Amino acid sequence: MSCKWMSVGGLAALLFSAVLQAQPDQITVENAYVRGLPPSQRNTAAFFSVHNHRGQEVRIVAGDSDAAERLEIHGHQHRNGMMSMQREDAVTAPANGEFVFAPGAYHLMLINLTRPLADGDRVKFTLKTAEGEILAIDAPVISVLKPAPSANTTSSSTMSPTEHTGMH
Ligand SMILES: [Cu+2]
Repeated sequence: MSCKWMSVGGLAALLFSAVLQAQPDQITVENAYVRGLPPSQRNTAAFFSVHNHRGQEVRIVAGDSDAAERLEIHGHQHRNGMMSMQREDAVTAPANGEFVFAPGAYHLMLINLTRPLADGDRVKFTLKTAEGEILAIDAPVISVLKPAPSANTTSSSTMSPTEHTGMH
């Protein structure tokens, strides 16, 4: 009998730790992919949409990845007819809404890649909420030679990732 109790306790402990490691409740990241560029490129970008099913807005900041030295959230600005990127400390996913990272708009820069990323590889990275919750994402690498996945986004820009990295 005591053995049975032990195993139930062990199971409860396992379940408890699984809950602690789970993603923040009601925030999901969908349609994530990382652009695969020629090996000469040291930086690339990740695109995805953050869905916030909470009744409050959530601030999202860049996390980490073992595939890059650091991650930065970038936005685009049109200034005097020129497109430029600027770093953003955080973006806000509205209550019961989403925030989309899409080509020509917001993107997560992977800076100083630690290894070449080939089409079909997987890249793990994290995002954090301003409260310190961690979102773990496992995204496929999709070569820049292939069309961007048609996510349910409405990006109005046609700027290609190749032009984008050329601006760094
Ligand atoms: Cu950028």
